Amino acid sequence: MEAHAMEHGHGAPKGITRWLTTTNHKDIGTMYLWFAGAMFLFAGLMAMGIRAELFQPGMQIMSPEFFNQLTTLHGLIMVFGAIMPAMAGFANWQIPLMIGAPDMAFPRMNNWSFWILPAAAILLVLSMFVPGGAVATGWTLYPPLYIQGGISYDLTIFAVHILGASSIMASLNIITTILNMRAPGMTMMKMPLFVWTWLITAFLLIAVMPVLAGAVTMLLTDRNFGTHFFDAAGGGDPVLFQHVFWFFGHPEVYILILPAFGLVSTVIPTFARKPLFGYSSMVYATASIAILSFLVWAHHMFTVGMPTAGQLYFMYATMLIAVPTGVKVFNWVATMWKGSLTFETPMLFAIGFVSMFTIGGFTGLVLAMAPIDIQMQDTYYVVAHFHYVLVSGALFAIYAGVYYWLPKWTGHMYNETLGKWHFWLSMISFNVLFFPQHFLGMAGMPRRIPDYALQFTEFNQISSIGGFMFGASQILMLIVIVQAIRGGKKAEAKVWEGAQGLEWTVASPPPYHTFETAPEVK
Ligand code: CU1
Repeated sequence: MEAHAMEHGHGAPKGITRWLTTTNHKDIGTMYLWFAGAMFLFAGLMAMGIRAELFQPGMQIMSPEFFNQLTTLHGLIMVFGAIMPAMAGFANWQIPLMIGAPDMAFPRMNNWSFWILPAAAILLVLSMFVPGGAVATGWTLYPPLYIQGGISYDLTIFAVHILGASSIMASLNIITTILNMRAPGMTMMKMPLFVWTWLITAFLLIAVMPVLAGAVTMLLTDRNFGTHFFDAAGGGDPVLFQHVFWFFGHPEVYILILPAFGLVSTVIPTFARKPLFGYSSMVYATASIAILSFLVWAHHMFTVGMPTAGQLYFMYATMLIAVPTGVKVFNWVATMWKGSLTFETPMLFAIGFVSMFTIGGFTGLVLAMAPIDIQMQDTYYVVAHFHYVLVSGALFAIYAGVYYWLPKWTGHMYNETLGKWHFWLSMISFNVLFFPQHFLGMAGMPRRIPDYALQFTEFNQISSIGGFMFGASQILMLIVIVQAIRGGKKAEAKVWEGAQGLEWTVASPPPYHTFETAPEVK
């Protein structure tokens, strides 16, 4: 009855005010997901620009400077604007429901964590339109390029600070919610794996976001206040930046992928109609990956001139990560083994994740070997590797999660036929786009260069065609979402026969005008 009155919102804020002032975890989750979708589209268009320029050798449609600006913003926005906010959207929507909490621990801070994100996005977009254009270093912002760069460097540095503040606040909220607000009986080792992966991710974020903030603050003071941290002419060392950056950057990779592991671990048991195989080993593997992620950063720096002992250490430490990751892949396959499998769209994306992420993992193992990495450094092999991890890894897991919970979020079933088309077109075009880049890298094509030698033409053309197909296929996702919001077959409270999470059988207090499909109160 009380919930009913709230739903119809007498005196509830309306329109934009409602979204600006909301403290409801579902509203904030929805805003994170829409923001991530918009940023994905924006950074995706930049990728289309990059692939268009690389369709042929020679310069086609843009200046070399603009090409490098596109690679920078594509990377920064995909990492901080698309994948991370999408994962935060899932965290907000699902964690309270999965652990039986009424909302997040700090609802007002939750609102603030989201609403500073558009400010950061505006600063990044603005950086394209100031004299000199956006930062042209790539998302890693390596010195010494920053010294002659324009005001866009300062805008980018401030954007990174805001993004970091948002992530830290969201992480504090997630950790406090999980540790303090679980329903009676929901012990730590009974929590859904998605909750575990986000708990560990939140600790990673709190540990490394200040490190990134330190790195970019040193860039800022070098540029504006006469310090020489990274300026060799003043006694500094540009390699110092690489150390600090990758001490953040490698754990950041796991910040992007651990929640994806959690999503896949939610979807696979549902469609295999079996509990997750090896639950506790999944928890320990996730924690091990997180700890190891702090000990491997210099595998990004094998060519800076480090001693052999250092190369050996970072090589073996990196290869060690394959052990807990292998445990995870084994457990996903074992969950499917002899299960009663069906292949709805969320399951297709989850299986796509397991198979393609494993390829990305293996090429990671290849790159971990210092003698090979020294050959492959800054080639397209690296680009292929991390796109297997981040696109067919993190993005496919996000799609699995979106299709999985879309009926719960909107109250309507989505169009399964379109969903399956979206999966198969994405899966095929993704491989057409990125598989040839392994060959380009092995043949020596450098990354972040807008022109290339003639012998790289064919593989680049195949890659670009795959890229345009992949880009076009993502329009299907938007159509499916809009259709599900506008109507369609009404979703049951428990959409999937094999669904196991608490989120299908409990409800948190609804936001005004909630769409959530929640069980009836009898
Ligand atoms: Cu790394």
